[in-house]
Amino acid sequence: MVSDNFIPYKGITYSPKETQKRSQVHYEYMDRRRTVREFSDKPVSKEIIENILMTASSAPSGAHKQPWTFCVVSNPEIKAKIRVAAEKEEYESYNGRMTEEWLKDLEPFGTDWNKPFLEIAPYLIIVFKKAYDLKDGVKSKNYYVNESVGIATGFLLAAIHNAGLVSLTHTPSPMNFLQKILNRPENERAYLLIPVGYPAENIQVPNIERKGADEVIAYYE
Ligand code: IYR
Repeated sequence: MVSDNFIPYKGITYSPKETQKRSQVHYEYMDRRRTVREFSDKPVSKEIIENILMTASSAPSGAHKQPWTFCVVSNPEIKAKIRVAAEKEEYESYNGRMTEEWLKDLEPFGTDWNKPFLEIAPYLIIVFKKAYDLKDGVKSKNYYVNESVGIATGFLLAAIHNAGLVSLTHTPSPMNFLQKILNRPENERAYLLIPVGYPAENIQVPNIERKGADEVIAYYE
């Protein structure tokens, strides 16, 4: 088919041996990614953040609508405002809104309502999903918004890891305070709050194990 809508595919194909090696090396690299809750205040250049975000924005999305906005907060006053509002919600969650079972499940991770990283990390990336598009007051549809934004966030976490930086997928709940503080338009809903930076020195992370292939994969041969 010859059409202006289509251009030649420029992907790279490797030999089976090289494919095996690359898949193995990438798995081992990604398997070293850990969620980190203690950040250094060491600066990170805006150019690095932009590269990471443009990687995220290269993710596939329903009808290629790219239904996301990444808000990048480095301003200390805005970070402080976000921390106050997040801790208010988290305090309520940890002291009554979360079930006993939930609190017990979180015990191994040592989390609580205190969120100092919201002021320490050099950047807070707040991922917004666009429930619908809004241009000059005109609404148009987006598709598979949760799936699309979830995939883009996965790309984002991988890009952060690849750059040697660390992140935390923070989910203050409810998150509508972010829409207000950041003055986002009515079609945008906060999806995840991701502090990004270097890890603090000599930190520890939870001693977790990941499920094995037999637990997460079902083959039909
Ligand atoms: N949003 C809270 C609680 C929390 C919930 C889950 I599920 C986690 O994996 C970790 C934390 C918080 O951010 O502390």
